[in-house]
Amino acid sequence: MSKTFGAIEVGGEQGVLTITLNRPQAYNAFNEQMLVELGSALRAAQRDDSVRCIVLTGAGKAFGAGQDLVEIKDRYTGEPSARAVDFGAHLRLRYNPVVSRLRSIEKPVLAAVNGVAAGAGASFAFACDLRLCARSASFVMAFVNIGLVPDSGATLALLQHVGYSRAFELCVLGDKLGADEALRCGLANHVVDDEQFAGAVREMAARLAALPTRAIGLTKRALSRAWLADFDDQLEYEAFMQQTAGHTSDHREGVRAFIEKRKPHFRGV
Ligand code: T3D
Repeated sequence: MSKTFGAIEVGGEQGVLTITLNRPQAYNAFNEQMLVELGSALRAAQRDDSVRCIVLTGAGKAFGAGQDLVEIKDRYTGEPSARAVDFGAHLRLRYNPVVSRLRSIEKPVLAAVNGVAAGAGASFAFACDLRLCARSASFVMAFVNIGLVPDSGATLALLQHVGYSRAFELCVLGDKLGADEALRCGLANHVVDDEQFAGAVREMAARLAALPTRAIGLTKRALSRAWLADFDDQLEYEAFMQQTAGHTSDHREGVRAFIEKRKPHFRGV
């Protein structure tokens, strides 16, 4: 049975809790409501022993497009300028707690990447334990296109999944990485044809839910301790970097260009 909230849909069946980012008209971009609801859904899932696997996916064509840029456009039109906005505080309040919970929840979390995952949408997919992708899915480190720094744990996750050179290239060129290429470089666990995607997600989720959940949770804890000892530090550092990048003219130009559907003209400041 599934329940629709304002910006997400949550459905549970046989130990699998599916959380669907549900703003398809905006490519499931994160607004405040979605981030709050996602945080609550994950908290509830953590407490609920009947939940033994969590699936995170998107409604419609996209997995998620990161921060909703249309919703925050008032930051960039007229005065006061973007200087009034505390990007670091926004990440600490809304994004980092969700990413930390995805990482720390002692249940397997499967990202069912049904379409494009961009900006923090990609970061959230990286924070899940496994990524099962539809062949038409893709990842875009879109931050650079609006003059920002990758956040929500992407700097650490990407580095560890694909190594420095690849991570640097993805982060600074902002090119789309297709699902097959993501599989080749270790970012995706599995890629299946779009027609088989829903079935493959159900199958993998059921398999994960049937595992000894406590042992899986403890395994995740042990792997995370070795892999992500500095994760919270990195989240904090990203927030600090974003606070700086968010105050550049290039960021302002990047968001304006996105909204006006034109190429940005960055000046390097
Ligand atoms: O404090 C803070 O806020 C800091 C936090 C930052 C976290 C971040 O996530 S920053 C990064 C924000 N995200 C982006 O910059 C991604 C922007 N979107 C894109 O680059 C592209 O849309 C995609 C690569 C995701 C998809 O490209 P494409 O060509 O397949 O689709 P499209 O035509 O660009 O988008 C389809 C629709 O979704 C379109 O709406 P329309 O014209 O059909 O009504 C587009 O406006 C909308 N959409 C896509 N991304 C966003 C969005 N609407 C609002 N916000 C978005 N991020």
